[in-house]
Amino acid sequence: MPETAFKAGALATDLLVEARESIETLLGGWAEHLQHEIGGPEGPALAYALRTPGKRVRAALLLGAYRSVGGRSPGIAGVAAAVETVHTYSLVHDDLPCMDDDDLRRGRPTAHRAFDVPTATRVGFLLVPVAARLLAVAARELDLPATALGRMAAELFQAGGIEGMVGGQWLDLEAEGRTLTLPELIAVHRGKTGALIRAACVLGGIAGQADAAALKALTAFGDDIGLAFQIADDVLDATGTSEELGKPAGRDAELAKSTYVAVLGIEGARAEAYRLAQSAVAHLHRSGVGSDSLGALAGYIVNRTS
Ligand code: GRG
Repeated sequence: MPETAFKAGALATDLLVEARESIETLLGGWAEHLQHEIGGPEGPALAYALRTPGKRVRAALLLGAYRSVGGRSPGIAGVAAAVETVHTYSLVHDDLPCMDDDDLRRGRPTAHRAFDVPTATRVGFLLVPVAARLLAVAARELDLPATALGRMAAELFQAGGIEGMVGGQWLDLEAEGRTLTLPELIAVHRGKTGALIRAACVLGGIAGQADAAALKALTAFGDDIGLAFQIADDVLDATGTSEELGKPAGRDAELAKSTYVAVLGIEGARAEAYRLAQSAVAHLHRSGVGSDSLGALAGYIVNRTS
């Protein structure tokens, strides 16, 4: 499907730039503060992890979802930063020698290469309560009722746990060297990557006080676009360069991982990612959640080169 089918381009770029700027300013401030609060070797290592520049796709999706239901406060950046911090913890741990054993992330040495394995391991764990604090502070800033904070926390940490990211990663590690069926692969991808992306969309909706129908549409959008994101990641791992990706390319083949590319081939995997992106946008249209920005981000997610 051509990129233009999603009104991609400027709208997605604008939201990604805004997300990147607001998240990095906010997390930079927290990094400065936490570095001193924590001290020891973990302080600078935690600041290093918080300051690594990511694409901030989850933050952009969250901002898009928030605005699609009428949210307007700049305080939403704190909620997006909480999601990005859970994501950062997962990257720090994913890169460890006991997991994917990578040296490069976001174009910089991985946390355990810049520091050491015990420090990076502790930093990963330390980032989880930082995410909880960010969320609580943001909910206060947004003047949200306690029930909204409770729902956001439940959604975020359930997505980060055994029913989502941890569970998916677990299955992924167990499956190394084994060929997964497509349903098994979908469970891995929806868990390790999709769950947090879906949570970003849902948290945006909750923070914007979406009604039940809009929240259902954002959840379905997040489900489809989360899976599409990981399929696009599989394609990029097979087709991109390490310079483009900011991490070593071709690791899935080296680690004998089951991926969409292994199961469907590059073109088959691309087609499935596009199909899911279209389906994601259709959920929004059907429920009357108008968001050109979310549509544009869906296009970006399946057409990206990094
Ligand atoms: C204890 C089994 C166990 C797990 C711990 C480590 C972990 C939890 C989960 C790993 C989840 C993970 C890293 C999934 C891959 C997600 C993914 C596609 C990451 C890349 O996301 P991008 O491209 O990265 O958005 P940037 O750098 O742009 O933020």
